[in-house]
Amino acid sequence: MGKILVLTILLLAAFSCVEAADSVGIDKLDAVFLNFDKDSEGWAGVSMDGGKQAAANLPKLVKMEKGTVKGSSRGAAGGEGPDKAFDGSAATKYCVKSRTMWVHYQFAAGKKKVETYSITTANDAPERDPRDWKLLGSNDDDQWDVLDEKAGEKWSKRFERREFRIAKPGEYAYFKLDITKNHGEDTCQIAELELLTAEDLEKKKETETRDKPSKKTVLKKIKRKGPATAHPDVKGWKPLFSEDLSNADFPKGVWTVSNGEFTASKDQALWTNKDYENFILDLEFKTDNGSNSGVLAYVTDTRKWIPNSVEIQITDDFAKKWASANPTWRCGAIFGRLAASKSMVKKPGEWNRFTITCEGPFIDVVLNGEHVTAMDMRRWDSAKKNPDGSNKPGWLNKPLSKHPTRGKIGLQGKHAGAPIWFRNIKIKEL
Ligand SMILES: [Ca+2]
Repeated sequence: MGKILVLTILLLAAFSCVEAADSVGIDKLDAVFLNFDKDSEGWAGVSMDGGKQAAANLPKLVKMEKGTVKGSSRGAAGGEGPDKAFDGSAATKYCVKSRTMWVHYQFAAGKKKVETYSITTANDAPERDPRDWKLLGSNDDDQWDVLDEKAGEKWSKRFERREFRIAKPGEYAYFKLDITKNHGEDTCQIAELELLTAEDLEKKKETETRDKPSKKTVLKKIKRKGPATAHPDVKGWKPLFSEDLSNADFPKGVWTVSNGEFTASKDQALWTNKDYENFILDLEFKTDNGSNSGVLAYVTDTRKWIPNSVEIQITDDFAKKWASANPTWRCGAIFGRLAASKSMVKKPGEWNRFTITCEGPFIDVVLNGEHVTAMDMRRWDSAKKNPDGSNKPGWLNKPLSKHPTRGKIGLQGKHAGAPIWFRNIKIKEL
């Protein structure tokens, strides 16, 4: 695939320029990543709304067999017509400028006994989700039987797929979903309507079983000293870097310290000279508008650190560009791999506190008083997938389960064009 080739070239370009004076940085990667996967098998951060919306986990849907589609209108915008409710993708939607809508499907093969149907919510605006509806069946496109009726239905998230069983299924050539009320906006939309026969349901079950790991990995229990699940008292802890930076590794002049605040003028990280394993790192950081930085642990190669480290992500979650990004790109996440349970980062200009425990395969993150992330690296044993089934970015293709739990610690520099500041960086080895 052309895109994969382009990605590979950009990756190589980014890595090979790490040491150059005017580094390409990895900003380019962000752009590539946000547009990654339109037609490749990359991460399910499927591009929508011009490539800005990244969805973490799109449900797998059954693409309808041949048929004829009709809808209450053509659709609110180009590419949002009724056919998009039957294309097997949660990333596309049927959207109309109205509080109600209907969509109609005629099977080309004749009558079908639909046992279950599903509705999947679309990418944005919960107010557009269906609230009250009827599913109808007909054999002449004139007389309709009510197969199911719902009122006051609530949805909890975007791209949510819910199945509804038809109590008394019958054979019909035409099916119609008639949405009579939405959740309040003057627009109504769904990402998908699946009409599933017993055969479809059986196939779906088979696929799901096949996609699951064949045997559940039983992980050996490891006795831990940590983790810190709250911010510790750091009295007596050692500074990770001396203020004269004499124990740090970085391109000359890039990192400076003033009033105890560490900052970088370029997208170059600050590295420890020493390797660490089993430690708790406590620090404060401050973002600027759009900051995208990180704390890098278990770094085995400081030149090609992206695939050879664990990155505890720092993001200005308030920035539009990051707010709509994949959750594993937001603050407190293990970048590309595990989202933080909560967005806890403060607004740009305010100091945040991070307590990061790295103990063998366990990574725990406390951000501003909340234990937001807990990872057991042994569960990240696939080159392509995270344990929840979501795809990883292409460049994180080394399974973390095989990554050494010892290495340098780093702070990412001025990345994505926005500065970052650190202070009170202290460490305790366990
Ligand atoms: Ca769709």
